[in-house]
Amino acid sequence: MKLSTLCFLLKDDQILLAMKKRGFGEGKWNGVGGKVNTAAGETVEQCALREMKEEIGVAADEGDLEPMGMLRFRSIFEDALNWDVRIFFLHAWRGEPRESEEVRPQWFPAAHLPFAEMWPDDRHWFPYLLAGKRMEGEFFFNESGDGFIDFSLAELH
Ligand code: 6U4
Repeated sequence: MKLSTLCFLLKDDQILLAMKKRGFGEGKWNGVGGKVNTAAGETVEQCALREMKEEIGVAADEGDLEPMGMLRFRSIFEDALNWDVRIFFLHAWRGEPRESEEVRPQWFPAAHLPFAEMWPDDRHWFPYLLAGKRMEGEFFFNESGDGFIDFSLAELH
């Protein structure tokens, strides 16, 4: 299973999303993140910080990452949709988020997220995240990939 990270910068009541300009998830707002380089022994925390630097030019320390849980995305129809994703908040960083070839970052009020331009699972798990609840979930995509046959989501204690 492809292991990846998603990291969300927080500033007051705003959250940073990044518009994916190319590749997987193109045209969607999402957190900053990408594949963990497990072959090179990279940890999920190292991946989160590396992607932060590569995609939006921001530096941070592992101690500023807050683990918020794990989501599993599954599809028997489209292999590219299969991911295990570790979610993080980032509370402090150095530098200002800037656009790169891969993404265009933008701050959004947490109460007004652009769910119509996000992955269909996001509207289900964001309420947990925004309430500060660590979560674990599993989503089974339908054939068209725009919704789910089934999903489960629970707070991690
Ligand atoms: P390359 O192009 O090899 O550099 P990389 O940037 O490492 O890729 P990428 O961007 O393809 O990886 O990683 C996929 C990203 O999409 C991860 O951050 C996890 C995220 N993701 C995958 N399925 C998702 C889903 N259903 N909902 C969601 N994020 C998802 O919100």
